[in-house]
This record gives sequence, C-alpha cells and structure tokens, in this order.
Amino acid sequence: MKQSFINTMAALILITAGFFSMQGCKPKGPQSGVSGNAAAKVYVAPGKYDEFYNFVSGGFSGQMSVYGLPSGRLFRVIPVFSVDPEKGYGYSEETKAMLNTSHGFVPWDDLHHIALSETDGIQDGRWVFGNGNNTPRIARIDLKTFRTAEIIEIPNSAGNHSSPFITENSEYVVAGTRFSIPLGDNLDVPINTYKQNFKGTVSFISVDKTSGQMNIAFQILTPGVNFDLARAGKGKSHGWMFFSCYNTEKANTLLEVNASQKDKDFIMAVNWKKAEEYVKAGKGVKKSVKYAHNLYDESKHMATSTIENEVLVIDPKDCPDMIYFMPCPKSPHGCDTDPTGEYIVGSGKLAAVIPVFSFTKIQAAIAAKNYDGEYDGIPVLKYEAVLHGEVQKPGLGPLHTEFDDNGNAYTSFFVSSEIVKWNIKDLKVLDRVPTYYSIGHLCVPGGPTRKPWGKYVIAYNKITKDRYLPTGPELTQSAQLYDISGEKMKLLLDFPTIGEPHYAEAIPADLIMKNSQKIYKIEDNKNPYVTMGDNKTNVVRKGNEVHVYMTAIRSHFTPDNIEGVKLGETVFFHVTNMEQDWDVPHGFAVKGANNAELLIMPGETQTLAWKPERVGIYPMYCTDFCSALHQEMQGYIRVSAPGANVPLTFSTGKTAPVVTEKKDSAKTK
Ligand code: RUQ
Ligand code: CUA
Repeated sequence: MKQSFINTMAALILITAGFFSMQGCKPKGPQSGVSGNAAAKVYVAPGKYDEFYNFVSGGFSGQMSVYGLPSGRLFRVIPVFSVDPEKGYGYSEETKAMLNTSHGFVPWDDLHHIALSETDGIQDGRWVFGNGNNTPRIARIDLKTFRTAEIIEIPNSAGNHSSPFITENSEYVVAGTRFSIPLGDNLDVPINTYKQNFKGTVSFISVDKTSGQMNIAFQILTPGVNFDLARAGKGKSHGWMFFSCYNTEKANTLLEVNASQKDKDFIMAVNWKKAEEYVKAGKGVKKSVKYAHNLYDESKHMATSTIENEVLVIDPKDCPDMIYFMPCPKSPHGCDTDPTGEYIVGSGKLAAVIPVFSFTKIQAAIAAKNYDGEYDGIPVLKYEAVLHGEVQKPGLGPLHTEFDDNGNAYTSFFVSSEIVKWNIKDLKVLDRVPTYYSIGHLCVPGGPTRKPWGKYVIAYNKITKDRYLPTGPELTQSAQLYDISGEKMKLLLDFPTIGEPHYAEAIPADLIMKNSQKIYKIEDNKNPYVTMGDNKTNVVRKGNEVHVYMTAIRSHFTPDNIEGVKLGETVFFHVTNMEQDWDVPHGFAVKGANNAELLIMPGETQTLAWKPERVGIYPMYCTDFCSALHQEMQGYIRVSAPGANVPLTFSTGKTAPVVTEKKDSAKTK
C-alpha cells in the first residue's frame, strides 16, 4: 500500500513535470525527425485529389474540420455545436433550432470525438458523429452534404466525454457521462454526499439504418464513477461495449490527487445484446427527463427541435450478467479494441504498463465467476484472469491506441510525447517516434474498425511551441503525419488544425466523394418560404413583421429595392437561390444586421431576421463572389419612421439603366 502511494506520487510528479517543462524526456529541436523523401510523399500535385479524407474534431471550437491526406490541406470546417457566421449556421432562422437544448439555445460546445458510420465493421462513408461535452449532445453529420443533420441531447448526463463510439453496424452510438451527478427527484444535495447520491449513466443511442436518425434506446444506470472513453467490441466481441472509468475513488474535490489513490480503476464491459433482451423483457423504467432532439429536414431546408420527456433506464440491479468491471491500472483514459475484437487495450494515464485484455479470457472468467469481489453490486473480474498481458516500459502517460492491418498497435504518450508501435500478440515494443509536442489522440485510417487501411498514423498534438511562427499568446494546435508503411515510422508533415484536435478518423476518399451532393433541386424545395422564380417574389406585411420573398441568381436579387418598412418592424428575408449549378452559393447581408450573413446553396431557401434600429436607407448585398458582376449584386431597403406614409413597395430594375434587366415588377400591398 505504502509502495503504491509512493509510486503514485512519483508518477504525479513526473506528469506534473511533463506539463511544465518542454525538455526532460521530450524531443528537442523543431527540425528533427523528418525523413529524406518526406516532401515527395505528401505532395499532391495541383489538380490532383488526396487519398483520404481526415475528419478532425475541433475541441473547444465546437466544430469539425475536414482535411485531405497526405497533403494536410484543409477543405472545410463543418459547424456542429457552435454558431458559424461564415455559413449562417445558428444565425439563420432555419438553423437556429439545431442548437436548441433543454437549457435553451446553446451556441457552443466542446467537440472531442468523431465516429464514422460502419457496416460490418468497415467504414461506409455515410455519416460522421460527434459529441458535445459540455451540454451533453451527439450530432450526426450527413456526408453527402457535409452538414449537421441531427443533434440529440443526452439527459441524465454531465460532461458527455465518453461519446460517441459506434458499434460495427452502426446499431448504436454510445454516450458515457464524464461527471456523475444526482439523478431523479432530489437534485439539491450537498456536494460532499457524492458517495451516497451521485450516479453515472451510459446511453445507447440507436441509429436508423436508412435515415440515420438517432433515438435514445436505453440508458444503463451505473455507480458514480467518471467515464472517459469507450470502444465497441467487433467480430467475436460484437455485442459488447467497453468504457474506461476513472475516479473509482468517488472523489468530489481535488480529483488530481483524490482520484489518483487507487492502483487500479476499471474498464466497464457492457453486454449490450443482453441489455437489449432486458429492455425487451420490460426491465426498463421510464424516467421523466427533458432533452432536445433537433432534426434538419433536407427538403424543407429547415431544422425543427422537439423537447422529449422520457427516457428508458435499466438498472444493473435488476439485470444480472449485463455489466462487469475489469481492474485497469491507473486512471485509464483510452480504451481501444483491436481489429479482431479479441484484444482490449486500456491506457492508464498514471500507469507504467499498458494492459491488454483478452475477450476470450473475459468470457471464461465470467463463466467461472472468477471475481475479485464487487463494486457497488457489480462483479469485478480478476485482473490476472482477463489479462492477455502487459506492454512493459512503453512510455509515459499513455492515452490512446489505434491499429494497423498487420497486427500492430500505435499508442500515444502525452508525457513522453511520442507514438509507440508495438505488436498486439507478443506485446513487444517495435518502434517509437517523437511528436511535437504532447500528443493527445492519434489516428490510423480505418484504425478503430475491423479493416484498418493503414499507411499513415496522424498525431494530434496539444502543444506546438517552436514549431510554427508565433501568433501571440496562443499558438496553433497541430497534426503530424507519419508514414507507417515500413518497419519504422517516419515523420512526413506538420499541419495546423482548427481549434484543439482530439479524436479524428480518416477514410479513403472514394467512399465519400462519389456520394457528394452538388445542388438541391429547386423543384424539391419544400421550404414554406420558398420563392419559385422571380415572378413569385413578394413583400408582405404581417402584423409588425415584413416578409420578403426574394430570389438570388447571377447577378441580382429580386426584389432589390424595397420601401415602406417601418421602424419597430422585423424584416424576414427569405432568400431562395435559383441556381442549379454545383458550387454557386449566393450570400446575403444587410447593414446593421446583428446576426450573420446567409450563405445559400443552389436550390436552397434560407431566412435572415433583421430588426433595423434607425430610419434610413440600408444597403444589402451578396457576400459570395458568384460571377464577374458579383459586386453589382446589391440592393437597398428603406426604413421609415413608424408614422410615415410610405407604402410597402418592391421592385427590381425599375430605375436600373441595364436594359437586360426584367421590366418593372413593383407591387403595392
Ligand atoms: S480526450 S486527448 Cu477528450 Cu478524447 Cu484523449
Ligand atoms: Cu451572388 Cu455574389
């Protein structure tokens, strides 16, 4: 006991030292480690496509970004949990509902993990999921459009970190709560009653096979620990889910010390097929909760938010043989399953070894009831009984593990700032390379699936001091690309990232690009505010709202002159982009609008609400360089005093000298 305490302190001191000094065991010098022909290996000639898409979480930016590999070129930032004025996401009337929650409109979150949809344990390129940590949510992005299509809030959760991890046929994405909290009716309890009152949950969110639509199928009530990460079983372990847990000490203060007491925490193994049976058998209890479910309707170009009031919770007390704890040294972070599904790798942040568990042995231990007591009524399997083996002296501060298609594992080490390659079967360390600096997650294309595509490992680093030109107090975070095709890993490229990257996945480009949507068909546009052609444009007063039904086509708005708006009224610009060509969005902005622009895709309708603050003439214009006469794509709206005698009129081309413009279409309401 005493020795273990000393070990703990030694590990803590080491880790603390690692945080504060960039030297020590960390790699030195910004230029080291680049291999000779690196440039040629990442060079994607102008006009050529990259081989992989890389979907990278943006951490506290709340967004997801899309890069090409091997070039590291940034293609797109997908707004997910944060408003994005560039695209109008969260600002347009159509998208605001995407960010609704039971706490109201929450325009920010912390996106840590990515999960690409799978069929038979292989990436299928249909959807990518991401988690919101802070106000627990899971988002689904449609990879035809690269847009957020759905966001579901997770009730009975606080700090949705262990999320979203996907099963091999996308049956479920899971969400484990990071913080345990009081649940049920009595929420107002002293914090120091943590041990009595605080509970955890893990949620199983089903994914519809055709539409992708999410639904919280059930939640499992758990002891009050912290869930950190998770992975689904695959192949032989399909039907199981593994969650890493820390704070099995159940500390509620100074976790840095108080949650680092025990030599071993747990990996929680959940037999979700069994859980499904219990749910079918009626073991679930409906709990009243409140959570938002937001869906973007592609044909209406509009999101709706529904507040749901119930969730099904199953309690392991009523459901034996459903969950087990496996001891795992020490404050495990990553919990990763290898491509065969036989091996489960736990990465204890304070551990000196990497334990690798065997699914076969787990099953045998369960059958033989080879327990080491219980924890809150849940059987704890004997460590030695479920252990395949330990990787000895791997490095310091292991976090995450990915796999290639040759039986090798790649583990990231935050404190010693390196990637270590080791063999899954014999657990021998094969190679190590420095990262610059302090790697968090890492990614091998297809690395979490049954079929890794291999070729590269990408490091996502927390610190880049001395790697890039300085940019004031905050420096960019960064990814690094390594070639893993040979025996030794070789550094090829650094590229900066958007926000702080946590988990990322990479997928062969052809699984996605062939399905990429080019336009929205105008005839399929079911937006209630659509304008189906210039001759249908209109300006309508409704109480103290003015609705402008407007079209945009190269290179004018119809109407582009509007008069008769009164101070105190809110103007809704419903802009329909009439284009039917790929990559011809139009933008829309009006002076003084206190939200954002609209960026309207071909065939789409989007709405900007605007409440002018003073009397005058307000210019409006297209913000996206759409044609040679883009700069001419502009107009005016006149705002008069509340009592003014100005009729509501609108026109295009009335005073314009350009003869090609259509004739006067002014109408008076
Ligand atoms: S985490 S750097 Cu939030 Cu996935 Cu491990
Ligand atoms: Cu439309 Cu610029």
